[in-house]
Amino acid sequence: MPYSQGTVILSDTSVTVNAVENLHTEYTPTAGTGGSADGFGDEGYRKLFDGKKETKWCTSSKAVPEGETQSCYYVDFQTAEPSYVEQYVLTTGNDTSYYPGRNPKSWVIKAKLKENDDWTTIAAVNNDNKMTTYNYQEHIFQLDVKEIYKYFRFMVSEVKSGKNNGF
Ligand SMILES: [Ca+2]
Repeated sequence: MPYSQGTVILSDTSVTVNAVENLHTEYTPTAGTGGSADGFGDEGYRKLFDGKKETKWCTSSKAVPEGETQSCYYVDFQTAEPSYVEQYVLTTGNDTSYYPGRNPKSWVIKAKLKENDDWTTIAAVNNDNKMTTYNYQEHIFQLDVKEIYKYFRFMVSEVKSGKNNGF
């Protein structure tokens, strides 16, 4: 089976987070905070993966993902095929300049190949100073990942200020 070269892209900030452009594969969000019930309005985590910068993930709800111990803003998603992940992109939201505190500050991305595998941390950012507070800005984070993965978990432990996320 051919493995696709994957680029994971998460777009829109206010953890308002948004996973945009689908360069190599398809993403399916499977769980997260800010679902239909606790996202602001229609701004649940699925908006991270709809390929549109105009829509965003915006939630103030933290939760403890399955198997974790810390409460966070998070989204679980999977790619259509196991992929090499080269980078990920966090794109700020439509109103990030108005709510700059909603940018993520510290986050982790975990990955695994098979559903029952243990998670491997593939990205960890503490006290980020890369993300800008302009609207609709893509921020590319390069990864050095040698393995293929299919399942991903994006966990934001902290936003810049306040309690609301806006990607
Ligand atoms: Ca979107």
